[in-house]
Amino acid sequence: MNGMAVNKNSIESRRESLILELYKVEAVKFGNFKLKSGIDSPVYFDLRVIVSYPNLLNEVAELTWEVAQSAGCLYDSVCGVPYTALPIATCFSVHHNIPMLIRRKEAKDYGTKKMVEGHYKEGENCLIIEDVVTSGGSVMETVQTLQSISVNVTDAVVLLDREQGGKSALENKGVKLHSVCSLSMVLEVLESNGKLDKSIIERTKKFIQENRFDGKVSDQNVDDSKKKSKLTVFSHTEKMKMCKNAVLSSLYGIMDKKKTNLAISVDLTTSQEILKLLDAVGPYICIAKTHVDIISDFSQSFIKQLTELARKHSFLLFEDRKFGDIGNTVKHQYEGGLYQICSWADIVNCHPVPGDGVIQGLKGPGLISNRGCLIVAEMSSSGSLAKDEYTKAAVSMAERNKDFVIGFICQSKLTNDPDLIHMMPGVQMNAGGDNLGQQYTSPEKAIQSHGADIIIVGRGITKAMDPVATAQQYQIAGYKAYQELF
Ligand code: S5P
Repeated sequence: MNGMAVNKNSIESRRESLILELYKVEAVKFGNFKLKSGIDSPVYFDLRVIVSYPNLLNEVAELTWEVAQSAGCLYDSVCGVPYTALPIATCFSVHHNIPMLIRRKEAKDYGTKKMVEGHYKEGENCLIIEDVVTSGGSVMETVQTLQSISVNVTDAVVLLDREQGGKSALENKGVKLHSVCSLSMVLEVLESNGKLDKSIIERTKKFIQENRFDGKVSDQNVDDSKKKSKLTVFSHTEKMKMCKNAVLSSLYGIMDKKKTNLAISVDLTTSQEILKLLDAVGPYICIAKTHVDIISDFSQSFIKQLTELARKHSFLLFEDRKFGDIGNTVKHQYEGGLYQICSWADIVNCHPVPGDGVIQGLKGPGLISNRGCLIVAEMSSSGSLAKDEYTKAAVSMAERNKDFVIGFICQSKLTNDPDLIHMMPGVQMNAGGDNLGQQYTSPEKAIQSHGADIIIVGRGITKAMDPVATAQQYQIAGYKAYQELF
């Protein structure tokens, strides 16, 4: 365990230089910023930039260490909250020869076993390092992951406390928060050095007071997204405002207005059956998902009627084509042939297997027609190979192509990015599966435990005794599960 006295005065003057340096490299900015939560803030911290200034990064790590020492923290290891605090924790660890643990940030379905990298002993004490604390939610997530492997956390050191309630919230959970600087300190230093005028200072102070988190911190148990922080669960209306993609924004608008997160997978094989069912279930759905290549009497007249129904009931059309070839081939498959998918489907999907080329091929015609694409990042079928590194690569592919990619077909929450939606197939009220590998989860679990934004239901509705009443039941169950997240 570590513990040593440090000179307080030297910390204070170094703190002041640090604040000025952070301001200089624009790690601290003042103006009008839209936060992840959708709130407009007069101040913004982007501490990711410090990796471009090694001396600054080093000083941040050293001050973090000294704050931990002067607070008398006792610890056997150190763990940075991913991702911004990872380099800080690494410098801290290397310079002071303190073992480091890395908390992975993957989807919960990967299981807690693999959530922490590095060697540890049960019962050891780990010091958490974070860049910015607002409500304390992110620190608590890391604390809970460590606790789940029997590693204790009593203290956390943050570079910057926004003073919005995180400190007391964490204290209520048994974690003492120590900070290198606070937002008031930042304001004071910048004001006394003539960097900010009084009106910005006053506006920032007012903002902080009005946006406190009341000392509550979410219980971010990885297996129970019902208890998720309000910082990470956004409503459809909030997402509609936050997302930049027009298809996604109109989808969230429909979900909000019709109070539904139900996509019907209308896997029937004749035009008339499909049109008749969609006309009846139209009020309950936000998306109609098709496989047009299974329709025995496909025609352009069917597409005309389908698009009319979509307009009449206000739902989007999703052709579940799962493109999976090189860019040039998928471009032709998307635009041309019998189905001319791009001319009518608001949304299509693709497998990430070919690499970015598949997106590039679809994107050309897709963007001209204002379409969106989902990447199949995970599958509902048993023995699916779409997992682990494959899924991670699919998420990166989506992040690189957000002008066209609007989210995932998946089985777990893969990101908090409001520009990427999670649609989950393999949903039925009756758990189990079919005899061809399909596996089902209930609407409640899909939304509350797997993090789905949209549930995709096929035979649960189409094969029901009364498909229309059943569609309504799925709509109600899905929407109720969504409302319970708040
Ligand atoms: O992983 C997946 C991905 C998809 S798009 N698992 C799936 O089942 N799907 C599709 O969702 C599948 O092709 C089918 O159209 C629908 C599920 O149908 P259900 O009858 O099993 O609900």
